[in-house]
Amino acid sequence: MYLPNLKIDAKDLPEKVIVCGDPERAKLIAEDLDDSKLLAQNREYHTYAGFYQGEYIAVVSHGVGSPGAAVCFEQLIQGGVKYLIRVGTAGSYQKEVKPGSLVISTAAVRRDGLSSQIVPEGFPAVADLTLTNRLIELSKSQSIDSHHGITLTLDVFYQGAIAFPHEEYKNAGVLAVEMEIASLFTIASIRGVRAAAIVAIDGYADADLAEDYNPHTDQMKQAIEMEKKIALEALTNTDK
Ligand code: R1X
Repeated sequence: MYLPNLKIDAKDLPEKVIVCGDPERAKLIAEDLDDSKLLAQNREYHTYAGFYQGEYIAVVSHGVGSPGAAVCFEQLIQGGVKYLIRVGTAGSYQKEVKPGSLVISTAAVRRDGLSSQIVPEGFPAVADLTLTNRLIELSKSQSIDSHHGITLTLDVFYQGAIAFPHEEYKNAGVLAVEMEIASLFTIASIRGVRAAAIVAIDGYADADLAEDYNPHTDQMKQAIEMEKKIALEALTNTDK
């Protein structure tokens, strides 16, 4: 089966895939694979495949935002992928969730548009328990500040005429906000595959985006290195 947006053949895909927004991050993660190959590059979708501790896995970038990411998730699943871990970035909603720390999403609030068009209102966006527990255990064993709990998925990056819903979700104890996890968890649930997500915190979500947003610091590089290693370990050697 040919996957038209990813521009790859399903026969080249493993069952286990790391997904991330940024094509450069996909390249960085693929550097940790043995015999890593770039399978295809089309639009924001860059696909690498190689071996991690002897297991064949792939790393695929999905771009920013749920609709484009959903095209990637759906085609991967059509191509036979059974396990997906998103290795992403997010803004913090809680003081103790500091920039440079990691958040493992146990569930996502569905404030995206994509998932509302594929499942009914009230349908939960939840992570796979087994993969998520592996991410939590592995992150605890590392010397990095990590948290797990509910994240929020929005479609909006720059506020428009309507105020961001930051306050209500902060008060509800949501840990962080990003733009793709709810669609990943919803699609994985309805297609019967396993998905989990780990994100590196690049700042406080209610900081002034125009002035304060900088996801390219040394602190972020370190956090991304850690989440990449945790995700690769969690994805491989799983019981089927
Ligand atoms: O999920 C969010 C989006 O993909 C996090 O970072 C990106 C925006 O910079």
